[in-house]
Amino acid sequence: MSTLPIEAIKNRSDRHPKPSDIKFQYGTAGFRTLGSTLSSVLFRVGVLAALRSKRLDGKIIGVMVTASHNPEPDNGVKLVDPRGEMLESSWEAHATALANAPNSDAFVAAVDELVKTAKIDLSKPARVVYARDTRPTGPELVAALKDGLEAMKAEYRDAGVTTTPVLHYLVRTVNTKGTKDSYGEDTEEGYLTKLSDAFKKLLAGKPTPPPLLIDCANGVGALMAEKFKSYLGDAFTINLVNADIHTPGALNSACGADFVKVNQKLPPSITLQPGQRACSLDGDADRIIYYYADERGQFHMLDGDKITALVASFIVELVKAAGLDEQIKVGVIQTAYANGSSTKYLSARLPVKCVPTGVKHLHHAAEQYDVGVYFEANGHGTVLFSPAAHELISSHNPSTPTQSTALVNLGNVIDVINQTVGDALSDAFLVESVLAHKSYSGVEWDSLYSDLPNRLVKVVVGDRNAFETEDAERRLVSPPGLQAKINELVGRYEGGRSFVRPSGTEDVVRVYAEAVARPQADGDIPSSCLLSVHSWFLSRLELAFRVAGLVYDEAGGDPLQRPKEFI
Ligand code: G16
Repeated sequence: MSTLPIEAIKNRSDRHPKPSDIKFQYGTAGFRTLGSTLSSVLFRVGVLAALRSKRLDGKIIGVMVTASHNPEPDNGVKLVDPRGEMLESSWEAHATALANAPNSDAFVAAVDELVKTAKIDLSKPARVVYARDTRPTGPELVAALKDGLEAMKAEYRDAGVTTTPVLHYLVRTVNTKGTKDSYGEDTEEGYLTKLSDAFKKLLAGKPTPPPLLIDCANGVGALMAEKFKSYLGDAFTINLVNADIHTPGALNSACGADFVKVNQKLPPSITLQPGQRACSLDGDADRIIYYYADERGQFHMLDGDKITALVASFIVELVKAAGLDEQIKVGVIQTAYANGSSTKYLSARLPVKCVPTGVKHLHHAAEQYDVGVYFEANGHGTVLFSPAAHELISSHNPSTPTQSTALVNLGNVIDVINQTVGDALSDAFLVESVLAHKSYSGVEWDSLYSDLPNRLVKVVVGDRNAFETEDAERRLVSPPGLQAKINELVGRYEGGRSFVRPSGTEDVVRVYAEAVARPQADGDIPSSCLLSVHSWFLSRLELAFRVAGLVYDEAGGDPLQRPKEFI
């Protein structure tokens, strides 16, 4: 009977002391904070990943070291379960508990406790694959992770510097290798080949799409996009911008998907010609935001909601053309951030479900459909085909040439999609395939529906955990009284909708607001408004409305008609 290697864990743990003043939390996408403070967390995640693998009979577990869209000094780590999905939520609490043990003795005790409560058979093998993005703190954090893996005598594979979606792909392919569920070759080359082959097949016989400008956020997506170039050949041209992974401070700085989505404007480094289409990845290439310039050169954003509308409609059409619309039902998953217009457009056509922020929630909800299409408004998402849908598509006997073509296209759509997690480059290939099939430019795609004007702002608060939500984060239950004030404020605007939630990846609270109104000038809230947490917070909410152009500025009048408590 195997036992825990207590001495090895303790000795190595002493090299990675926990900072006494930080409380770590496994949040929306794992642990995320200043990279320089994360050594103890990475060591402990190494131990935890080994235990998770043992608990799952030696299946390979993934560990990704990244802080995605966060600023460069941040870093983070998340665990990937055997099918390439996010860590099972019940283990998030174990991760948080292990990360916060104050010292090595307490850590060993916590590990021992976990082994008992989770009934982990320590004689099982432990296998882990890990990767990191381009952040400067990455190498040091990976060294701490390896210390944890070695303390547990885990077998590990270093996938090097690569994107989050590639790591997810590797986990799934290793675990399904040689089985009937094989997901592909378990190498980066296997990934590049699988996606590019399917994409080229989808483009075959269609006019070659115009070259696509890709903003790589100066992150690891640049490396992968560069590799794709030779796999795509003449079938599709990608031109990379913000592909500088070496200049300190460049990562996610004034570029990338989050910049474009939040600011609703082009990165200053990009100029588009009228009619040109482009897209931005985030720092680890699991999110994508599209945009284009109209004939007057004006910028228009095509976010995750627009991707959902485009892709879901296309899949529904293919399923129907294949004669499978009775058997295969397509559903859509969104979060509270989905623009009200997108929800209206999609709900008229398909079942739509709203879940809390975080791909883990969307992913699980999408698994309930034969085909589940999910994209967060921020561009993070994918499409899941159930095993039954896979089976039907691959075994259905077409009775007409139209059905046959639709089935072939569905098979290629399945292969071009990285079903393990949101994957910016896979999503770009999917989008370009749909546009090519429908002969759409950005304008036609954009005209599926018109976004309600909206704004998303970050608010730094003393304790974001004081903000508790319900109803898929659409309502605050705490601090008491705040939701009533939000309701009162929102009620003043036609089609007004707003919600407030604590971020799971940054130490901030996010405020979203939308309404039916015309855009107009930005404005500031005077500092005299910042009287109390509530009024300060509501002033930011009002600012969100104002910046979104949801408040009319009548000449000479008080533009905000600010409630008394703000004055
Ligand atoms: C992560 C999650 C996303 C989430 C985003 C923002 O993205 O994977 O699902 O939408 O964080 O979350 P929050 O508003 O809680 O900070 P990424 O791309 O940063 O890994």
